[in-house]
Amino acid sequence: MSNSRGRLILIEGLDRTGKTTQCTLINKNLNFDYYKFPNRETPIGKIINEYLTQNMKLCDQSIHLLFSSNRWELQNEIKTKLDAGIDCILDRYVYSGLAYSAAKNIKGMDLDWCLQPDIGLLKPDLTIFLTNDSFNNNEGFGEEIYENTKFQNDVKNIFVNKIFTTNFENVDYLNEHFKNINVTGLNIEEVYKVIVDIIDNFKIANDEYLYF
Ligand code: NYM
Ligand code: MG
Repeated sequence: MSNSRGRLILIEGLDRTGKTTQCTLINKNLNFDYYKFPNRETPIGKIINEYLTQNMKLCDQSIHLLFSSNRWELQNEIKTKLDAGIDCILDRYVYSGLAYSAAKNIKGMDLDWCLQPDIGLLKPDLTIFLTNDSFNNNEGFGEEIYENTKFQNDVKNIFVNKIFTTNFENVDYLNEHFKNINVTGLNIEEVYKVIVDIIDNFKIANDEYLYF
């Protein structure tokens, strides 16, 4: 039996692991609609961009809520596409929101607090997590807030040891809806091949949506 709704697939990961490159290829070659978060074009996204480019200061709780709000802004559009049978690829989403905010280690902003504003958002049918063994500080790195090696290591630790574990995410989701790819030493084409293979073989069980 084939499904009538589109698949919602997320590429998550650290900065500079090639998420945007891969999503662009998937959008072009596999006919997925592409949603990148943060979307810096919306009214809220413009404020987020000011924060990331260090032109505006915001308190940690406020920027966290704006990132979530930015996902909510696009939710109806994504749901409409999926309902119409269109596959959608996400470039970062809720897990980035959790990992970058929790890595700040602010009292009261634990993972449970961070997740609250995202409760009720569509959950990806499949999350593909790109990791690397080390950060190469390639061109452009260091211009935005969060782009420093110490912080990236803290974010990685939260992703790997806190979020994508059965202490936080449920075991069925991790078994059936989650794939880890270590991209260390792989070029763009090699990573793309692995991803296409995963996507081609991934079918949703039924038309029910998953939600956070
Ligand atoms: N980021 C992204 C967050 O801190 N919270 C979020 O909810 C999302 C979606 O924004 N360093 C951070 C991670 C990145 C930064 O993302 C900008 P990108 O993919 O470099 O444009
Ligand atoms: Mg970036």
